Amino acid sequence: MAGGGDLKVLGVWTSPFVIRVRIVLNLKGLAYEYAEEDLGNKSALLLGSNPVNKSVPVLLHGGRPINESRIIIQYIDEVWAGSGPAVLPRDPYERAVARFWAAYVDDKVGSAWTGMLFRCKNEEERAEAVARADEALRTLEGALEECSGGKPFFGGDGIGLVDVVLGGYLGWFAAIDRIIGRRLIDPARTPLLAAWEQRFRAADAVRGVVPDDVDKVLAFLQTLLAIGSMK
Ligand SMILES: N[C@@H](CCC(=O)N[C@@H](CS)C(=O)NCC(=O)O)C(=O)O
Repeated sequence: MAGGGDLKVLGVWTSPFVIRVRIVLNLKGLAYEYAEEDLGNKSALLLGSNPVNKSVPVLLHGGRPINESRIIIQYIDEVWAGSGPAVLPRDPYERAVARFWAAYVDDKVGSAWTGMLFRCKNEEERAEAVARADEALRTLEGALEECSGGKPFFGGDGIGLVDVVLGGYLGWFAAIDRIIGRRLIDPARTPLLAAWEQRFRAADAVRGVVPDDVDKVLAFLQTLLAIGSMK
C-alpha cells in the first residue's frame, strides 16, 4: 500500500465528513494511521491542526494539516493522481458538475441531517427537517440519473466525489430511519438511490467504514447530544 506511513487522519467514527475521506484513502489504496477524537475533549493535535474550525476530519500529510473534508478529498486526488481511480472527473466541465452536486449534498442533506438529529427541539421541528431531507433526496434521485448516465454510481462506473459525500451520511440515515419509523432512502420514492445505496455499501472501500450497527450509532448520538456537539 502506498502512503509511506506519513498519512494520519484525525476523526470520529460516525462523522459523515471523516467517513468520506477514509473511503477516498481506501479507493486510492493509501495506508494511513487513524486517530479517534473525543469531541468533548479535543486533542492538542486537533486544536493545533485545525485552530479555525476545531473540527474533524484533519488529514496530516508528512505532519502538515489539511482541513475541510471536500478540500482534503481533492488534495488526495491531486497528490495521488496516479494511484487508484480518479475521484473527481478529469474533464473540467464534469468536475464542475460533480463539485456542484457535492456542495448541494452538504448544503441541503447536511443541514437536514443536523436538523433531524441535533437541532430539533421537538418532533415538529424534526418533521420539518425530515421534509427537507426528503426534498433534497428527490432532487438527488434526478442527479443520479443524469450524472451516472445509467452506470452504477454518480461517478459513473466507479465511486466518485458525489458518491462519497452522500455515502458518508448513510450510517446516520439508518439511525434516523429507526427514529422516524420509515426509510429516508425509500425504494418506492427514490428507487435509483435505494439501489445505489446497496451497491455503495457493498464496495470494498466502503465496508467497515460506513457504520452498520444502528444501536451503536444511536448510543453515540446520546453522547454527542450530551456534549452539545453539532449544534
Ligand atoms: N465542513 C466540515 C464539517 C466538519 C464537521 O462538522 N465535523 C464535526 C463532526 S461530524 C466536528 O468536528 N464538529 C466539531 C464539534 O462538534 O465540536 C468538513 O467538511 O470537514
